[in-house]
Amino acid sequence: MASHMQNDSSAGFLHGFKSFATDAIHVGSEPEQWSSMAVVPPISLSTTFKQHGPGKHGGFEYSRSGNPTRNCLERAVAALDGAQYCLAVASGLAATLTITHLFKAGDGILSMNDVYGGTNRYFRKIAAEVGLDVSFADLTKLEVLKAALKPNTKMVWIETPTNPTMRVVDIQACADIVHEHNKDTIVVVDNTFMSAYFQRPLALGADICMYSATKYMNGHSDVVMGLISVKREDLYERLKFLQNALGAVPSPFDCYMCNRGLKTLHLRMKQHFKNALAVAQFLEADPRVDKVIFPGLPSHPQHELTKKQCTGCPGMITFYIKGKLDHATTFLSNLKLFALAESLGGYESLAEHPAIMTHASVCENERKALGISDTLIRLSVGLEDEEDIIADLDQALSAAHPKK
Ligand code: P1T
Repeated sequence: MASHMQNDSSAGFLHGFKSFATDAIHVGSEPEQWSSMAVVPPISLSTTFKQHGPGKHGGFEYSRSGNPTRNCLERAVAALDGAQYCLAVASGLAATLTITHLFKAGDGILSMNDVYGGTNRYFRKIAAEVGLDVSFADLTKLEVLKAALKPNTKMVWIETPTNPTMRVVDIQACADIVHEHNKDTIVVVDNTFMSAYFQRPLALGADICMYSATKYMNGHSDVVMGLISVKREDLYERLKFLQNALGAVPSPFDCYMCNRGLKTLHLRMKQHFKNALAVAQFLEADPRVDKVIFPGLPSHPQHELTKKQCTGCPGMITFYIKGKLDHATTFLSNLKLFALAESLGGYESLAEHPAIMTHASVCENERKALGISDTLIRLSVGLEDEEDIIADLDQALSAAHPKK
């Protein structure tokens, strides 16, 4: 058990963002915006809004272009990201699609090589097919980034920490290099793993911060959604046009749910960090485990960078179980408290096998090069009691490695 170990999880990390909890609870939810003075924002299901005269409306016309419940959520997220604006869309991949529509055939997209399997699939099988010049590189190495930038590079896509191998990219250093190369090249950070509570990409020089809000931002595994935050008005106007013109918008009910989830983001993330650190320490000390990858551990190669650019770490842990594929599948099949399932970032603990599940769409050679092997297991450590989480991992490890 890890209780005897040092567990002051936030020690040495970037200071928390000022008034984060207050903003999460109040921004966008002001009762004065409603004639009813409702303290909790109502769910506006109406698809259309009455106009005083043709073209004379009260801020809303048609629910795809703007919706009061969506507006509450977007204002809250903008505050939490230190942004001026936020746009909510129907999924994380809808956010990726909407952002990529800023560009046209022939434009270059440079993406981090280790990204969520669906992002990899979208860039390779859809964006590249319609003529975007897509390339991938290890953006943890700044000299690799410099060499990979081309005259036509219009967007650099950073995911940090990466899914699933938890590589950490230096956002500020990358943004400086990209903007020196071309000030108009857009740096996007997929902030899904860290959430707004642990990382603020826009303050580190990124132009766009996006999320699969399906994960920590909503935090209850009951909404699929994407979020896009920006500071620049011109970028906001173009993305707002695309939000409406492409039409990948979330439902008012989902916006209500995600906004509700945000109210406890700060509490949830602190506990995810605490539980994950205890689990990472347990796994690191266990002889049935080959290697643990958790940016909150001093053994992570970019632990110092993580402390510099983040206020803490989420519940995401990747580890290599000793043995072969059989050991990994036996371990996963024997978990009781952890659900064997895709996705992450909810209050409940989840475990999965990236090579077979979330990253099956990444080609085998690429998976091999990235370290997404048969023995790699990804955990999303939830908010259950630390002892119960560790006991479950312990018994599943014993099932995979029975005492002779
Ligand atoms: O599932 P969706 O809301 O469309 O989000 C896609 C996405 C984007 N970015 C990151 C870093 C992600 O992890 C995801 C979705 N990921 C999973 C479903 C998963 O289990 O990894």
